Amino acid sequence: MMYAPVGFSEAEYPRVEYQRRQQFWDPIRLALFTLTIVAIIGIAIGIVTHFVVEDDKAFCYLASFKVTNIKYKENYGMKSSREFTERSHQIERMMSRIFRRSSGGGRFIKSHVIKLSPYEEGVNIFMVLMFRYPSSDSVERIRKIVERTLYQSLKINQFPLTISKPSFRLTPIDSRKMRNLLNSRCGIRMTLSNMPLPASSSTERIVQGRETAMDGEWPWQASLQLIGAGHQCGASLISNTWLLTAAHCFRKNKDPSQWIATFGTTITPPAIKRSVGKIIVHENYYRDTNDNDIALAQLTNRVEFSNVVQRVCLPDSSMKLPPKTSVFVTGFGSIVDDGPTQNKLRQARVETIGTDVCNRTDVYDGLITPGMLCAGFMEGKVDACKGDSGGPLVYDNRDIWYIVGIVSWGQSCALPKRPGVYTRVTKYRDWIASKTGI
Ligand code: 4AZ
Repeated sequence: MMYAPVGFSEAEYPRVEYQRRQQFWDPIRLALFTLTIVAIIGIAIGIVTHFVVEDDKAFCYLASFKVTNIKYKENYGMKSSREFTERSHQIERMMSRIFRRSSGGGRFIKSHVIKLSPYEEGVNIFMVLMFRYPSSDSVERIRKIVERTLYQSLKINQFPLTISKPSFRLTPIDSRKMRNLLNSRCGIRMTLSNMPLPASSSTERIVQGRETAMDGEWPWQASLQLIGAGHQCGASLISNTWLLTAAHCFRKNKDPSQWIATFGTTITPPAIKRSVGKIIVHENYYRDTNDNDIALAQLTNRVEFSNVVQRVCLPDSSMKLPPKTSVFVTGFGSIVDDGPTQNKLRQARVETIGTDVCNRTDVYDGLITPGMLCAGFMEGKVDACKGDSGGPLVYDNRDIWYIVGIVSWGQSCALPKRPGVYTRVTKYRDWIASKTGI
């Protein structure tokens, strides 16, 4: 019945159907339909591009160029010198300004000066530049973009350093070469994928703290172990063979053949294991006062630097940290007073405390000597503890890490008005050099 139209002839049917179809495909619907299809295709392409094409990787280049408006200084040849460090930072800041400002600014990762050498009236700079681009990009295309960005920036902006444009050379290097070049500098942290690790900002503690987030976060940390008795102390790698630690770690046993050192973020399994060939305890270490609590241990075989094993920088003897400077202490020590060693490395952010405050009668009442450095908090809570001894207290200066303290002593752990006491490394810079040549 419903299909039997009343009052229409057979011939009128097709027209009615035709009109209905015309209504369905009116221009608005057609436009909406087309838009929907385009959007779906767009999203699909976006997803595919994100996962397949936009897989970013680090592109590394060795850049060399001449700076004509500064004179070469003798100390530029010494990478630990203040002159080298300051000039390098200035150049790195300039590169950061050039590449961060440009349209592809988010693509710039990092720059590092490798070497400064003399040339006529100026200085030759060798540095690595790192960018993040889709892995499908070509090194040549990126090289051209980088060069163009630099030239444009030099034309428009005024920089304190004058780069001679014709001297600028950019050579693509693979990540292995880059690692080797970066290894010529201390105190640098890298992730496993060769990306630089950002500065830490966490406030966790070793006493009731957290494990370190990533492999390679504290690549200079070592565990000193007595064969048969396990972990005794922390230590810090300062070259391919030398570890810096505390003298009191060797109070019971100074026989190098009884000791081993391991590297990596866990004690078991370690990333690398080495035997110890030589132990040098400071001649004037006094166990009663903890004065000169510093020692060196030399590995029998060198360790090769990698993303998980790296040396920390030694500060110049002139380096001064004002009170309340943020520093980090790391170790496998206990998280409560008299607790067990931790298998996973832990970290804590603490703050330096002036010796005047630390020597107050209500704090350590004059026990802090010029060779010691206090760090922690007056309210307690965050601290190094037993088993962290010998380990590093480090300071981050523009992503380059310096060892400023060695975990030495303290009254218990994390108590109010009883901060951690560390060996003040700057005071022993010459002693370290006299024993190791570093
Ligand atoms: C220790 O016994 C020890 N709170 C190390 C560090 C501190 C206290 C004790 C600092 O090895």
